[in-house]
Amino acid sequence: MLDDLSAALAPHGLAVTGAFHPGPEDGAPDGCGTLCLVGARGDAMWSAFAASPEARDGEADPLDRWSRRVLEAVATGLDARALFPFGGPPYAPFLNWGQRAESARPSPVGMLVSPSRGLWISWRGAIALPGREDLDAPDARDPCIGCDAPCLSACPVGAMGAGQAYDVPACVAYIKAAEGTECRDRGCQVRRVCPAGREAAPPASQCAFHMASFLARHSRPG
Ligand code: B12
Repeated sequence: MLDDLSAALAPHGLAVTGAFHPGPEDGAPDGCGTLCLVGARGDAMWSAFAASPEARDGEADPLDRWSRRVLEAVATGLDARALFPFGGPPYAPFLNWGQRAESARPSPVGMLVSPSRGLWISWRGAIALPGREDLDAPDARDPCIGCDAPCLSACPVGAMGAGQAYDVPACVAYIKAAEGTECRDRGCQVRRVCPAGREAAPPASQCAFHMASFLARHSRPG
């Protein structure tokens, strides 16, 4: 079933980034035997999304709407259920699932970090399979061991740092201002500086898209 899932995701530039067998405390849907997290497969997701109707229809939240359409179709074909990190509150506990399913752990700045994707780790959704699939053990390396933690000083306005909550207003104010071009066009400097994820950095156009939608969300009235 996992092979079928990977095959169904591949044409959309998506892949299973990790999976686990949820217990009652994990907040997975009833009857779920294996919960599979889904994320981008290299740059392929961005090309697939860019060619979709959602990318061009001018309506709000195109990437979320594309993720929902694609993953719901994949889930239906496998008698499974699709779940999404967006659309709340309440929000599905993706940060907990990430730590169970793959080697994602809190970084010095609070965001999750993984050995293969660094701070670029993020998900487009999850697929709840009914059966209990055989799973490989996740990569147990901690990418922060032996690292000088450049993430701690990379934000020009200190919106993320050691033992502090993410200062969203400071981040938004800087990105909006003229000085924020670097973050706006190439993506969050904290995420970019992480040595673990350099090769996993999304294309600049994708980083700019995320920053633009982040800003739009924080500029809506109310
Ligand atoms: C709300 C939310 C936000 C809010 C945070 C509000 C706040 N802190 O005050 C905003 C909109 C600011 C945000 C921003 C980002 N987020 Co966010 N966010 C979420 C979301 C949808 C829900 C979290 C939530 O409220 N949970 C419920 C509460 C009760 O649980 P909680 O553990 O207390 O939740 C807190 C953390 O999730 C934290 N948080 C959320 N995002 C981020 C980002 C950073 C940098 C930090 C330090 C903390 C943080 O803020 C929440 C409220 O305090 C989750 C998806 C999910 N389902 O979890 C993604 C999620 C946590 N975010 C994610 C990401 C990637 C980001 C961004 C880095 C990129 C982006 N999506 O544009 C940006 C940051 C901007 C940048 N510098 O690039 C990823 C996780 C990445 C990781 N490596 O850990 C998630 C899982 C989404 C996904 N698709 O995978 N986010």
